[in-house]
Amino acid sequence: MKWTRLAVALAALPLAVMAQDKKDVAPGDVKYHAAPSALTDVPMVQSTNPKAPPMTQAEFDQARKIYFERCAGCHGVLRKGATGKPLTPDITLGKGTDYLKVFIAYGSPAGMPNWQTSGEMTEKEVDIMARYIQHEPPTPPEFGMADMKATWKVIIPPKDRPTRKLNNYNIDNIFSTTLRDTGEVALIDGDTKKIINIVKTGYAVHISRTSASGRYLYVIGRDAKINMIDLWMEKPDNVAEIRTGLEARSVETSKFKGFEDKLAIAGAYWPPQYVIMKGDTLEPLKVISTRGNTVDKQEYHPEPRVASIVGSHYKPEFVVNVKETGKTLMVDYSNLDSLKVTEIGTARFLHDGGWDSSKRYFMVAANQSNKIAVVDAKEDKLVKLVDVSKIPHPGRGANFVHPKFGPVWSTGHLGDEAISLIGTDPVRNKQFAFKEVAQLKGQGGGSLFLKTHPKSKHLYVDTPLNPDPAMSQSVVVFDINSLDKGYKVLPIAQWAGLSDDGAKRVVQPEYNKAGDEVWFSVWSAKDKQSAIVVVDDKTLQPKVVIKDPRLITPTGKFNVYNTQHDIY
Ligand code: DHE
Repeated sequence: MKWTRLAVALAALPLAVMAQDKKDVAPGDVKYHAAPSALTDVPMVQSTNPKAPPMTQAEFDQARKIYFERCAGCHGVLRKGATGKPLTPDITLGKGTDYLKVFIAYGSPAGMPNWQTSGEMTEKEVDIMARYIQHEPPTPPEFGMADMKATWKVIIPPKDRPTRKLNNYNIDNIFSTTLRDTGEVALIDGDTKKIINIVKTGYAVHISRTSASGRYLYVIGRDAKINMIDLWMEKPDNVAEIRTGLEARSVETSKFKGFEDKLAIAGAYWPPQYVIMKGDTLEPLKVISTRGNTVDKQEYHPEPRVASIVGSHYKPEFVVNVKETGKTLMVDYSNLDSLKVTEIGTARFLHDGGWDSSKRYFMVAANQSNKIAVVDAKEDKLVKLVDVSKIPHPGRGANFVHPKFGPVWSTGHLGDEAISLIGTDPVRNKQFAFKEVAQLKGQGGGSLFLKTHPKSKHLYVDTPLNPDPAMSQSVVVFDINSLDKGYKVLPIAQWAGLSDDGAKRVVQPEYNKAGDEVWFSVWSAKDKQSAIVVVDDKTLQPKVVIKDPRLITPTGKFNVYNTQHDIY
């Protein structure tokens, strides 16, 4: 694997700088976290540090913009550190401007990009950034109940909504497709492959989830805007919206018996909090902060971001994963007036995850800790921290029955080509349960998502963040019954038949309801053509290529039935 940019930085790096960082981050991971923050243009409280090198107001404003566009994803809003190191003045002032300039310009072997030598920042910008990080970090505002209520709109009240399905779509097989850079989702009919509607959503829209009944779709943008779409309408569209913070990534609904379609929950990156809402209107009911102490050193962290959230099938609970403190919160929603939260210490840097096939165990990646935490949703306890390879990134993971180890859940990795299989059956396959029982060798690092389906014998693994275009533009597929035979490469981007220029990263396999087709996004830049390639799961050949000028930057796709029933 060649990490070219990193190699250039390494060659140019003074030894003193190289020696001081220990944590490894793959360049693909850095790029992934370095997406522009939704906080870039939010007004913030700023106090300057008299001991820090002086800056003009214009330099300050420019540095703040660069910081939130390029640095906040890794170093945190308050610069307390996340994937990247902490950059608070108590640390940076001691290092001084010259040292910091070298670091920013040349990067580090631990994964800090070489911003100047790569041409992404000028010498002047590097100088401004080196001075900026010696001042106090500006603090974005809080976002409480009154702010939420001010953004809350019920576009069509429940009493005015259809009382039965008014369209002929097979709504179980609709794919809600993220159009990342236009702030929209495309609702695509999985049967006809035609676009039903393009629905306006939040900024840099991220994921979709469904209500327990499958009638409603909930879509969250990076600006923490949630859109609620009613699939029973003649032309499915927004019926309610709200902002639950200033920056967010996750949304989910109540799935437990008796609470179907009753509640929704959104987790925010900023402010660090989660919000429980009414399922039919998005009326905010309860806001809970996640600020607190880390699981390991028990140190206070001011901005523990909310990563993945799932609705439990065992209890009226949401499973809320808090990244920087490394806690999985079992939030009992049966009585919001006396909310009970069971706090399970898992591991720091929790990110994405999914259920095992029995839906009792939640498997969540603590990505920078190189671990999968297994949480028992029946007993509300940590079962095991399983060591895996470098920077696990499962999406929701993939469950299948291994010929030797019985039921397993699997994850790919950002940091290398390993695909880890973890046994999940403590009853009939006790000796394999919650251990990494095998590692498959994929085509390379930079993997984000993998998928299978109970009706399929295939396991598909993407590698969109691999620096080699041959890998980022293709996926591999394994035959679950002959895993030792290795994989077959599917040239998805080539099948899309797009023009030659552009990234064309192939991302996120998603099955249709029947489990006989797999959809892949071919993710190009905003001004370039993208596509969705539908592969026939039996023949492993392209079946349909969906191209449409409205399909701009498609990434995640969420099949209604599979999302509703947590099938993956
Ligand atoms: Fe995601 C899931 C956070 C960048 C596509 N992403 C998630 C989840 C989190 C998360 C916490 C789990 C949600 C859940 O299950 O409740 N994602 C982040 C980031 O913080 C990060 C690294 C950087 C950022 O600034 O946002 C990030 N994510 C991306 C992308 O660049 C991707 C590839 C393209 C895009 O659309 O933005 C991307 N993330 C996805 C997708 C899922 C996801 C498709 C859901 C996968 C699934 O199968 O459920």
